[in-house]
Amino acid sequence: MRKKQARIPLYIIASLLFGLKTYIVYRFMFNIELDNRMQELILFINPFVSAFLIFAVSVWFNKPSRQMKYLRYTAFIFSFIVFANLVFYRQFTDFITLPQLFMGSNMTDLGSSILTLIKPYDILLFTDAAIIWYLSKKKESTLSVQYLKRGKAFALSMSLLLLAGNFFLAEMERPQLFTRAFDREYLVKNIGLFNYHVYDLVIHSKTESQRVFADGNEIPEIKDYIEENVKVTEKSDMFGVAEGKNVIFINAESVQGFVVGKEVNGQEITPFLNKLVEDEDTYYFDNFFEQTGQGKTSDSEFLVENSLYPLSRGAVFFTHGGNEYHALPEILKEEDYFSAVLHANNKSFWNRDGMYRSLNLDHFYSDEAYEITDENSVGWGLKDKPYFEQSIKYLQAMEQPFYTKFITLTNHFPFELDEEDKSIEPYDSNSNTLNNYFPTVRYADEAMEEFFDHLKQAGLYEDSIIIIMGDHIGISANHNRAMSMFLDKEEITPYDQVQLLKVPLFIHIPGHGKGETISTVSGQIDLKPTILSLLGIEHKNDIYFGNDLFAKNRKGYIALRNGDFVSDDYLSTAGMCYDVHTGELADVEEEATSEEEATTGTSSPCDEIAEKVELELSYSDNIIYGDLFRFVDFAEEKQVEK
Ligand code: GP9
Ligand code: MN
Repeated sequence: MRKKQARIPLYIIASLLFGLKTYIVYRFMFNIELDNRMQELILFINPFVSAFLIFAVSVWFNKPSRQMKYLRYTAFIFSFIVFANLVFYRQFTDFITLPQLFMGSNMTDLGSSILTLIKPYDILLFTDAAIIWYLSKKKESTLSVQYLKRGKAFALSMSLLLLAGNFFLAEMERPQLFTRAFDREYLVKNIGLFNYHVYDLVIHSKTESQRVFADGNEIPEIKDYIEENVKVTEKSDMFGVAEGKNVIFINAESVQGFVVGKEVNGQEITPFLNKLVEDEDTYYFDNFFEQTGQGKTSDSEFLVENSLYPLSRGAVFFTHGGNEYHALPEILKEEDYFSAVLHANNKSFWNRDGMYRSLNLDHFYSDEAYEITDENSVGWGLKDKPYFEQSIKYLQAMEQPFYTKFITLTNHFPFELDEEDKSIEPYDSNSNTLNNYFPTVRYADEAMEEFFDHLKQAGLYEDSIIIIMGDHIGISANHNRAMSMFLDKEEITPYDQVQLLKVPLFIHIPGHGKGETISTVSGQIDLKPTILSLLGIEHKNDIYFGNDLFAKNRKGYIALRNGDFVSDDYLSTAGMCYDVHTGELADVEEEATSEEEATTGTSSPCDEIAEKVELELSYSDNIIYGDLFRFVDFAEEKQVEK
């Protein structure tokens, strides 16, 4: 009889070897940014968790030879996945996604240069697979185990436990990782390459199936709705005032409306923006709402470029970055505009690179276009002042007219700022977030002022219009106590919470002289039609949900992504209908007029708009989920129109 010895099953050995290899690749071959110890820890753990998940499956094969075969082949296949991602990464600084693999032109680009991307030492990536292969052949008898129920249960529960532990840590490090932070680097960093691929596969099949079943027959209904309920019937007086001018759009990170005109510790928070409010060349919209969902900055970009709503779950930039759109860059290209986004962050963040291709953007100046050092960075990266300064050379070299978007970064949660950049002192409350918000807003304000000066010096100012928009709120409801103290209110009610979604919007037209403050209810959905109208571009058959901000007969309400809305008269949130001017609950109409109301006995003055809001949001969702614009030939329709 053979001596009974303690045997380590091959799947455990394989998990350790493969886990270690993957960790080395993550750490030293991909350029993954690690900001703190926790991230280091997660990055170290997740390769082993994934490896265990993969190899522990072998316990379900009863025959030792099958077990061994499974381990051999999976070790090679998964090593190949790591290798393929590495080669792809060397070219694109990004991880492979399924849409890219199947239909992107990325892969064809890669095709020609693939040999230059493979290094001789890449063969080492298969070391573990080779060892596993060897052991599985030579040591089958010692390393294979006849698993009893207990062994199987152990492997399965261990797999699930490790996975749950990994996800828990990841969620702690990056809350709402799966729904909010759709950056591929974040996903890989937190849950590993393989779980990321599974996630990508799930998202991809879900969106693909919705796309597959769509046939575009809903388009006429949507168009009718828009004709009747959305589009303004008359051109505004501002139509064409900026014809042929450059458009410089500043997406001001987390700048919220409540700071404009306010002071902290006796100091103005936004002296430059305050000056703009009074400026005769500037229109200031003080009743302008952000309408973003979980996609935050990217959602605000989506709203501006398309005048469609972002999605209620996830970031549309990520989930539907490959759709057909009919966005500003595409329309402006027909008018010989050159379009670019300048943003000093990783190009795959929010899948910007993917979405920008779909929007037909001509060029994206991402972090690679900037000189970023420890000295000129804080928090999320390059500080706004050097960012604007370094951007000017690109603007100067750009073909005119251009449509450019600048996205600032310094005023991003958690609002870090170097001492030397602090012009005002933090606030003093129980919320450090709110306290530190003011100095970073002030920094952004100064950076924008400097940018205006750069534009003047570069001779670009006169021929441009400059739009500044806050992308979304910076201070969430978690800081309501501190916020109510700052606003000198007893509490922040649901009504106030919606009012806090206001972000500033400035439209600055050098030499115009007729600027004023406009207080009609408006939102990010309105920018596309507004910009087109200012530039004197008409596109009667375009499909969108906003209105020209300067038009007289606007639709009169702004839908928020969660179905809440603000109208000229009412504000609807959390199932309540308020008088928008007083903040008091609006009177419930006693007399029931419809069947449904007859059963509940009441109807609210908000009902009529609420219905429209719901319909509008669902039309917009259907356009995105079904990728319906692939059934519309906007160019042809424009021809017919002429
Ligand atoms: C990142 C920047 C911030 O590039 O746009 O994104 P956010 O977290 O505000 O959506
Ligand atoms: Mn943002």
